[in-house]
Amino acid sequence: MSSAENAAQQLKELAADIAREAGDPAQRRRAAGVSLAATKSTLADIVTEADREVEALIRDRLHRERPGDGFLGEESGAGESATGVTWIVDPIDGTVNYAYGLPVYGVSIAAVEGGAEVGRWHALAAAVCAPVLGELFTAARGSGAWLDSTRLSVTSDTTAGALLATGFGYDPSTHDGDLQTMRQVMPIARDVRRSGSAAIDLSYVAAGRLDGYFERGLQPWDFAAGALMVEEAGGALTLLDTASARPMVIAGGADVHARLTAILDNR
Ligand code: LIP
Repeated sequence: MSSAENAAQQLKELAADIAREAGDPAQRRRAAGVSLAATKSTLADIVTEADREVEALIRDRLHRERPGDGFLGEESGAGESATGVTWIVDPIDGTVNYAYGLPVYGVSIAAVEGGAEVGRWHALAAAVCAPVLGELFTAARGSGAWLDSTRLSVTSDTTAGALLATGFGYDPSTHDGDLQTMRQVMPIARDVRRSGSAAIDLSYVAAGRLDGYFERGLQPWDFAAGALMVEEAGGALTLLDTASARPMVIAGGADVHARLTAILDNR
């Protein structure tokens, strides 16, 4: 193992340990949460408090273990890096699932170099913990992607069509465009899944549970970890329209990635 791969492996082990630890308070707060009859503010507070509590735990741990590293989190914003490494964190990806008590949500932690600007970073290590599902996905640059101790690989045979996943933004004005995108890709699909968590979807592409994924409008913390998972599982991930407010993420094995890009890349 090269020194770079060894360093990435150490970052992965830290990310995995923190993601696993952070899954506990996420589950505890959800179990103590209010029913769906609660008013929006209460529902929002529970999610907000849980997001903030989990992100604070992650940020504190990272500051203690690697004090000079940068940080970009969904809830607490950015902190500059003095070491060249920045952590990109979504404390609870799959927010709406979490609020409704659906099990598909994950703690997503990525370590990158080159800053945290979309399309500019080089991911080094990743961990996505799905606490309710009891699964921890990890990846280190040059050392593969893993589900617990099982090495992951993307799919290659989509003779029956590709099982794709996607998502929609919170802004209803974007839904017509997203549905148009869905219509464009359906000819290559056998079916489409919409789990509600990009981090979990991309981890599933790496695991071969999905053949491909596309979504417009993700934030860096939604996909930074999952993107490395896909690449280290032998897949490909492309960002389109990175200068726009809603870049498009495309991921999959080589064939599905190429077909999705041919359909969606209008450059
Ligand atoms: C979510 C993404 C998901 C997308 C949702 C939302 P959040 O992130 O993971 O893929 O479809 O609209 O953006 O808000 O749960 O962190």
